Amino acid sequence: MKSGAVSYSDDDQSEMCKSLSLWWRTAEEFDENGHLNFEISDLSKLTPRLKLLREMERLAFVAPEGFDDLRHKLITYRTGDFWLPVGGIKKEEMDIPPAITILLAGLVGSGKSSLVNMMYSVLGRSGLIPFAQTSSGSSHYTTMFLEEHNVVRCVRSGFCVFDTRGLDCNIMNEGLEDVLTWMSDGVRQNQPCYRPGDEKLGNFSGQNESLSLITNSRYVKRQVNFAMVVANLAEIHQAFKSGDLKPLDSIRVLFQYPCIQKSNESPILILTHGDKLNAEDRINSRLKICEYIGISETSGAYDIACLTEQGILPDESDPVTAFALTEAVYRSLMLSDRSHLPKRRFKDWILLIVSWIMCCIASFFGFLAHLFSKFDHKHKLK
Ligand SMILES: Nc1nc2c(ncn2[C@@H]2O[C@H](COP(=O)(O)OP(=O)(O)O)[C@@H](O)[C@H]2O)c(=O)[nH]1
Ligand SMILES: [Mg+2]
Repeated sequence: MKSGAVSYSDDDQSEMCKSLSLWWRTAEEFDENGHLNFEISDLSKLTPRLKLLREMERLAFVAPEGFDDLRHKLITYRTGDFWLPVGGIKKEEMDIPPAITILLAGLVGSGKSSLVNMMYSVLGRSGLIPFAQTSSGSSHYTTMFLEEHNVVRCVRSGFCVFDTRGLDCNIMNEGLEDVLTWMSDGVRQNQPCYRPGDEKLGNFSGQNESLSLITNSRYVKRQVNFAMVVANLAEIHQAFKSGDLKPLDSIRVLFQYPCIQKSNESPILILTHGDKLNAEDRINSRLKICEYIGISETSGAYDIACLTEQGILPDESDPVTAFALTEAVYRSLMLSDRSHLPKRRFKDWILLIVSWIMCCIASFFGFLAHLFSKFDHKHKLK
């Protein structure tokens, strides 16, 4: 498929290959021709740093040829496409939702809304795009309502992305409560994300709240299938440098929050703002944060710098970043499709109801036994 905002002809591709922003190749492990100086036979010397450099090389190698193909897979994706049959259960017997829901979570200003815009630019078709509002420039805009985005802009899209309100590392508990609600009760377009003290904020008013409560009930409620945690790599670098571990601990708490791990799958960590760092700091900060939260430095995280401002299509988008973003979404859908459960059949419902009734009866008799034993005890004392 060669249509859309980012599609390359053969000539374009070779031209872009030359201008790939292969920033990591300035590392000392590379020679002047851009080759990684490492003997592949010597696997014992494969340090996390070398693994990461090899991963970046993999992305650069696959991106020019593989991007259009992967993007096409996402555009034509229907829920359950990546489901694999196990245990002799047919696909029709699985409880597969009409659309996979990917939730973006992270601290305020980490780049969640910018990531949505990047998805529109990279995955959406050409034309006017309903970009998400970011806090760019002088605006201190905060996403106060959940926003559902159909980033591939297909009528029958098989997935959607939810932009959420960011968490504040000084008052994490309130943000975590929100995350718990989103993950367990589901999410809906325009759902308000108010927290105590919001009245003081300029972009909040009680009028907005009541208006949103009326309108958001019209939208479909969706259960979250997968989460991406978005984090600012420049801030992470600064935190490690200064020794102020608060933002790092907040990211770790959010990432390891049990409810955000759907079907025992960890979220994917998306690292933004990497463009603000030099190559060494960018590599080292990624290695450190991955170690800090206990995930693989290669498959657990993606470095996606969101340079796209709202409304502008990236004519010369960096193909490696575009591919990394596409792969992150692809991986989210694959993991979501592998965690569907079989539908509850009539027999299962009957068994469930019978077991509930049995539990109630058992509790009732337990209560009676407790009551009479107390009664009996009092009599004996007399
Ligand atoms: N340089 C750079 N700026 C970014 C990147 N991602 C986001 N930003 C900027 O960071 C600010 C906050 O981004 P926003 O998407 O509103 O964060 P949110 O609060 O998580 O939704 C905005 O000014 C963005 O333009 C990035 O990867 N690189
Ligand atoms: Mg936002």
